[in-house]
Amino acid sequence: MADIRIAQDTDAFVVIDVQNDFCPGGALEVPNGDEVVGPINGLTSQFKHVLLTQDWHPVDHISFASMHEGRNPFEVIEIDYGAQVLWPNHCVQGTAGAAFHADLNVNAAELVIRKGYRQAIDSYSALFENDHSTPTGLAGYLRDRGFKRLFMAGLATDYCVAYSALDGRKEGFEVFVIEDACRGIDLEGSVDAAWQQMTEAGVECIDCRALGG
Ligand code: VGL
Ligand code: ZN
Repeated sequence: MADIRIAQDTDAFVVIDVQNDFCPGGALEVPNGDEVVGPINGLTSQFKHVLLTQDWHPVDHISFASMHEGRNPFEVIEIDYGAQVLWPNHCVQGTAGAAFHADLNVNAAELVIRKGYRQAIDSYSALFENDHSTPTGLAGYLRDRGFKRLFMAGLATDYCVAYSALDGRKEGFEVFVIEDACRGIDLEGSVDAAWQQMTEAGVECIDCRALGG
């Protein structure tokens, strides 16, 4: 039973980082990350407007633990823009790991926005880089297109999905995160923490069923 009716002109489905490196066998695998592909493809056929994001790092990206002498993946360091988790090398521009999951329906997408391409700054959010002030241009695009509500799903719940959802609220959009079409990395309770922050910011947690999927 659907309790949310999709508004075909003013709703956008934003699919976050469904890339090989975030799926089982990938460099930064999200547990069961590939399980989002089926639900997301189902949702893609319900929305008129679909956007994809793609984590897209240079080979020497600042978020890679390998760039920091003596540091290991999943440690946190301070960078001029704040705390930064160090990650295994992942989603390097042009590599197979950075490609979308082979079964993801990418043909319906009207926009693919890449992020994290600047060497010295990470970008979890699809709207602002990790300094929370450098825009990716997506907020302007969404406004220009007349979108009012953003429906988000993908990887990872506690990083790129949560940061994008929070920035969507900050920019004045209604934001829905489709929980069963997301999977998290979950470092020290980060999925619960992300949901708490999202809920406080007015992000709505829904499941595919709410959209009739
Ligand atoms: C992501 C960590 C590093 C994500 C991207 O897509 O959630 N997480 N880069
Ligand atoms: Zn990344």
